[in-house]
Amino acid sequence: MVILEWDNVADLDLSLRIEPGDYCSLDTCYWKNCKEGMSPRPEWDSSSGFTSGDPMLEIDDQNGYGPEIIEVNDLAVGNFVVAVHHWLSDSYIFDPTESLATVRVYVDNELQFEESRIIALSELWEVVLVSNGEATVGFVPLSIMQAGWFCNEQT
Ligand SMILES: [Ca+2]
Ligand SMILES: [Ca+2]
Repeated sequence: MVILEWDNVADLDLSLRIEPGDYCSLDTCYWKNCKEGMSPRPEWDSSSGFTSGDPMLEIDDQNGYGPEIIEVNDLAVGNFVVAVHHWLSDSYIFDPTESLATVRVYVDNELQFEESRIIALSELWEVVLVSNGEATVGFVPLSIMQAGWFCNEQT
């Protein structure tokens, strides 16, 4: 389970991307394709439909502070990237220009990774690479920031 929280009324967005894969597509679980009942949605296991190996954006917070939560009950073996986007909304002139974001990753209800940092309007923060092996889960902090990032409309 991945949890994102932040410190103001900005609209931050949590995503989880399978490697290799693209943002703004079905390779990435985010607000546009990954909430309950959405279709098509990311398909990360070999069982068709929403099944235990597929991700779910359980909470999509648009009013600030979070939490946003992505859950995968039975994550497939592979590599996954957790990222946070500071959404540039239509009312951006009223939005905070910076937020202090905190990402936590839990495996079997145990906190395994935590990082906080400032993220500015329209930045994408690639937080951590999660390597899910047969028996262990590894975490490689990325700390990659991309300014002026946005998603083109997804088809
Ligand atoms: Ca959001
Ligand atoms: Ca499935």
